[in-house]
Amino acid sequence: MQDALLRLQQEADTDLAAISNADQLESFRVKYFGRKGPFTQLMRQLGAAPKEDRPKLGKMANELKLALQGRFDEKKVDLVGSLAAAGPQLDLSLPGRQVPQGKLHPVTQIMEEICAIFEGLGFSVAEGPDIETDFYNFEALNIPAHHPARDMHDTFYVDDSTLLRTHTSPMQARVMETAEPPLKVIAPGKVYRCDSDITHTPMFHQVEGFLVDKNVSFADLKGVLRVFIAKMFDESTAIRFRPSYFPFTEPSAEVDIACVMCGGKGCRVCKKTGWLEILGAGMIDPEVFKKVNYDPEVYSGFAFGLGVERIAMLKYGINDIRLYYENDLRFLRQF
Ligand code: FA5
Repeated sequence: MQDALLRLQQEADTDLAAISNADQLESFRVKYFGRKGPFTQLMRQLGAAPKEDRPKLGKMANELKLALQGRFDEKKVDLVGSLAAAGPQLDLSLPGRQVPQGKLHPVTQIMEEICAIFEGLGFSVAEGPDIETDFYNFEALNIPAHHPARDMHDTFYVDDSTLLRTHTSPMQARVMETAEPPLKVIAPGKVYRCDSDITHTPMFHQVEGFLVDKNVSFADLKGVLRVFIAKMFDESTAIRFRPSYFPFTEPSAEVDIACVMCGGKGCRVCKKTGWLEILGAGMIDPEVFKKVNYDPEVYSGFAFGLGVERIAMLKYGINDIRLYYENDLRFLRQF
């Protein structure tokens, strides 16, 4: 048995010296230290050895196994080190992982552009709640209950007196009741209406603007809007003021811009009219001033509310407003 142990040691040392990769290392481990390995066999044969030799042989086998285990561990450390030194196990031809870059939504970009133009004209920015009371959305704007103008708004009601604001005009009353004229304010934000087709979405954005002072006239309104449209599009962009009706302005107008899809010839987007409506405007009605305790004999003012998605459609030549909200990255990445 002693001879068998010595032979085993020699054989194991030769095998260990020949190891040059991780697979061979693993095969060695299984061969010598596995459950069916030579040490297990030798221990079983120990029972057949003369009784007085057994402790010596057992000790020898154990020492041999431990020493071999030590040399195996050293070999393992050397091999891992030399594999690492031979260079990283990386495939440098693999393409790198791209970190996707986020961008502002096109409607947000246009919204910021609109606000920057008005801020450049001296307007300050005010923000208010999306969930609004019936009072600010309607009553304060001279639209009492049962007024037919309420039908124009396709309102989402939360309960009898609370709703999702249908326009940004409630900000007129909210700001005016807390500040004294002169005022020059824009109020950007989301608004909601039960409405959906190629030029309407149930949630869209408006920017409200209003200016209150002494001796403000309709000419001031036209001047401000013309400057805005020239800056947003270009000097040559055709616009028209069309008489209209809003209960909170008198006189009132809707402002159209020449359809950029068809150059004003008439198409599906402009419903064959050659024009696209982008905003509503007018001189603030004295009834609105009375609700916020402004003296209509002293002060006058104008207000306008523009549709941000409509402007984004014109600016980017998009013919269906719903594309903005389908979250198709192929569409959004273009901006
Ligand atoms: C109003 O909302 C008034 N509050 C505007 C106003 C403010 C008038 C101040 C006078 C003084 P109107 O419902 O027309 O008006 O909407 C204004 C603009 O929002 C429209 O010109 C249009 O560009 C846009 N708009 C209206 N409905 C939708 C919709 N469902 N989807 C997208 N844009 C819309």
